[in-house]
Amino acid sequence: MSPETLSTEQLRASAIEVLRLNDLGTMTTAAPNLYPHMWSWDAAFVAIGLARFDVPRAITELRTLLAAQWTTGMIPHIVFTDDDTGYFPGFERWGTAGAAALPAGIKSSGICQPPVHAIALLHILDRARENGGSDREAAESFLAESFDGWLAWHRWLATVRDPDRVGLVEIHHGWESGFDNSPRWDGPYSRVVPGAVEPFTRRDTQHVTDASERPDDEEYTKYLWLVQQMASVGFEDRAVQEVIGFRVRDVFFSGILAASSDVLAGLGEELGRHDEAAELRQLAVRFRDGVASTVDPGTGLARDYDVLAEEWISTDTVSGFAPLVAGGDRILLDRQRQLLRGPQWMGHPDLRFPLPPSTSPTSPAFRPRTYWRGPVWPFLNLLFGWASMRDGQEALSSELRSASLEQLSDLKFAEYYDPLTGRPLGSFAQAWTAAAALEWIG
Ligand code: 9YW
Repeated sequence: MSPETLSTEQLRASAIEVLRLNDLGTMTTAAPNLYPHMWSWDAAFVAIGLARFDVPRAITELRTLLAAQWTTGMIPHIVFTDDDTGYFPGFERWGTAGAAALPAGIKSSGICQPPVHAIALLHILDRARENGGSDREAAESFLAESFDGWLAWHRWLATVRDPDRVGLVEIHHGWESGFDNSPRWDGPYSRVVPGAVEPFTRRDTQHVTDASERPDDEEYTKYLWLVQQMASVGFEDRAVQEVIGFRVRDVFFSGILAASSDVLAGLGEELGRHDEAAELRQLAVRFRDGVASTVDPGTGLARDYDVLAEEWISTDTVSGFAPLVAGGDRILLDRQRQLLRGPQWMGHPDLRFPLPPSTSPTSPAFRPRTYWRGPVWPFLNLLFGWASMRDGQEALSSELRSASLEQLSDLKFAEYYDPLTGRPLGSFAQAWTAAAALEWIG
């Protein structure tokens, strides 16, 4: 349907239908067939979308995720449902059953994803306060009930994953970044030499029309090897850092931690938790500064750092705009916004919609249909939109909004889109894409 004939109400109704389709009652699957479990950062975006029409259900989403928090404070990247047929690697293959920090009765992976959760919690509170009554009561009591859980999560990231206090979060798997096979990780993965990996059959390639839209088998073997390395030491934090063949300071993850820590600090102040709020403000400053320190003066983009190879990772990927998420220095942010709107990114003349692709079309690494190597990911645009509003940049937010709504008016709610043709790719009826549509509609 063309955007001219599609009404906002139709888009909203279809997006709600997608969230209902993925709803298992207390958790939402990331996608109906491809991802039949709950993913951590997907759940946060899903909660933002749910809060637009059902505040109690949005609260339940975050509550379910938080119930899977490890005793260390880590929030795992997948909470598994009992469906062990649809997705690989499942709970058994992860080998987390023996991990000392896994809570009883929970089936989860043993790694994490970016901490967007406090931002989602703020959205829930905002909607609940607009609605008033029982929504407001439920959201405020959830804030009081869950604050210590989120605090423990941020503390774990700031200590275990930033042992040298450089203001950058260290990740141990490309999956932790959420940008699985981005060119960002080509260098670090080229140095991962897999030992004997148990035989495996992938499921993801069975759910898409074209396997070239997904990571290849060689990449997958390395992904599984890293999981085996972690399992070999029972997913114990310190031991993992010793044995793992992938240690990278992820600048985008760090930008999200900075932004989220500020939000959580504000929520802590509301609760009268002033010491914790001050601690979180300091974390926000540390990670904001850490992110800013990575910016390449030549390209203007923020960079990741490969700890094992001791080198910066310079790629033209959207993660280079981490400072826009983190917030901070006005001159840096102005320059980044100019870059984002310029011909390498949103202003590239060949784009179907003026939205940032995951890799710049001017980069030799750009592949318009392959997952994190080029396609546009709608949930990311929502994050940039939120950060723009936070920083008083209504114009950028409204540019992202109108292009996003046009893109999503195909009603496919695809996982990712070809930036050149606008073609929907990966899974359709993807939950966080539907959530993004609902939040953009407002
Ligand atoms: C995987 C669920 C997840 C996202 C990730 C994205 C993809 C696939 O799908 O990962 O096998 O984990 O890269 O960011 O959370 O939507």
